[in-house]
Amino acid sequence: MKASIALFLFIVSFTQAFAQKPNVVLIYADDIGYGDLSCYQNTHFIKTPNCERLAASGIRFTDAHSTAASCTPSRYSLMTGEYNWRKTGTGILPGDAPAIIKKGRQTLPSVFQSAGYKTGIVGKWHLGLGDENGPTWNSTIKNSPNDLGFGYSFIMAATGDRVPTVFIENSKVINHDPNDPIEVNYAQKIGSEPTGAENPELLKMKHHHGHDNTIVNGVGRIGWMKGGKNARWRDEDMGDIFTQKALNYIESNKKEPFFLYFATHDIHVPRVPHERFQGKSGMGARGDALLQFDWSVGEVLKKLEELGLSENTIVILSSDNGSVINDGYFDDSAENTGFFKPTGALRGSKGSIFEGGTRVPFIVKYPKMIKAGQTSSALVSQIDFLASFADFLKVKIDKTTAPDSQNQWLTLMGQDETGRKNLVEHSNGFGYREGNWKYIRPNNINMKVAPTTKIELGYDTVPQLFNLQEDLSETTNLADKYPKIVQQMEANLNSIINEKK
Ligand code: NG6
Ligand code: CA
Repeated sequence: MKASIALFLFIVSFTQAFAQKPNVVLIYADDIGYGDLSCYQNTHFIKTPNCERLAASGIRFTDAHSTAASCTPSRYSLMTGEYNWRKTGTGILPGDAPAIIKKGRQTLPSVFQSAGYKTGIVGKWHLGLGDENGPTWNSTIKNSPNDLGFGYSFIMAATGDRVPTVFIENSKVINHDPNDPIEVNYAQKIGSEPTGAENPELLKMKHHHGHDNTIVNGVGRIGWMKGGKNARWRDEDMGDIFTQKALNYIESNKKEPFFLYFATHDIHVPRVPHERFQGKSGMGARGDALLQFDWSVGEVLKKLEELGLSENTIVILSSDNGSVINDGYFDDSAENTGFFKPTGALRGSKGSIFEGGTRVPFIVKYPKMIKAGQTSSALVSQIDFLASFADFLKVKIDKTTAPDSQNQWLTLMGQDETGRKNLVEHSNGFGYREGNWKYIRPNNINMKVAPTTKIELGYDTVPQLFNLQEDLSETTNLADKYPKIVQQMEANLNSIINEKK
């Protein structure tokens, strides 16, 4: 009886919620690990009070995943609902890569557009731009987010450490000067500007590995660029600019249902937060960037409150992959991290097939439907946003292009404690989850630890099997003890990989 009343009330609230379509703000952090936020495991170190406030007013997932252990593949799956490994060319892209999502394809933002929403992206894109020749920096850029479901876009093409170091608004480079055209090259040096390799004395932050090409704002980048002097960003201002653009977007769409994808640059390298955050965490640049990220989250929450939109807005916070401490620059993070574990109790981090690669913070707030202060151990993935929102908004899903996205709406709303029955995890190899079992497919990648980042990658030539309930840190390989489970997990993984989609 009680259950049926609960179900009835849930249906009533569901109907009411649908009557007034909720706004959706997806805050997508870069490289924030499972233990980074103080509402996860980091209780003695850096405080992230705004993220804490968000978690306290919604639901916090403890077994939630990005689709892959790095940026481009995770974002590809987030946008399309297709596992990245089904499509070649979805690895980490250079800044001049052609668009990898074809115009006309259903995407997460186009689902919202089909339901009558205004849609906007602010922040990091990293899914390529332009036709097969790549982006045209000096004229309108084809296949930009504006062609893929976003009505408004203010982005950087790839990452903060890759050229060109310019912002692009609605398919055009901001502050572009036709007399100073932009050129970008990832194969060889162009122009006569100093590079990190040739002029290390000009760097305010030395490179550790890679990142020794054109110097912009005292930081060596990946790739060479020339021109566009007026258009170049100052890294210190990036957090402020992205946040302000996100707030403007909310403000100007307050009367419409809107979907805002706010993809912060924090806390990716180069970590050059605004001067007001520098030195404030006591844990080096990485910690300072985390404070800046938390500030951005706070500004968004404050704006929604000011405009009276808090009740009717779904706010989601997550990250595109696990943490990394040294990702290419000597930025004093490694020396100052001390006992702090950005990945909490998990093994591995960014780039790893252990849980630390893809298990990330994941918070959903929706006061109309989600009871505040909940924690859920359901298995969830960012790949499911597309189908879940499509179902909620009564938009038809294109199963041919979004084959892997599942409707997990009830899980996201805290009504289903189980979530996915299985999940494929991906880095360069495959991980596979069913309940508390974690299987890592053997492969011949002969590298236990990444030579650059020193992250444990998790690859082995033999099968690995872990029981995450008893062994969250993946220390004891049970494959020899449970050969039948290994066999079954391999068969199930294999059938997902080979499904005719
Ligand atoms: C790697 C970069 C790293 C970072 C990463 C992308 C080197 C040696 N390393 O290739 O610094 O930029 O790509 O990170 O260049 S991600 O979060 O966008 O996937
Ligand atoms: Ca990332």
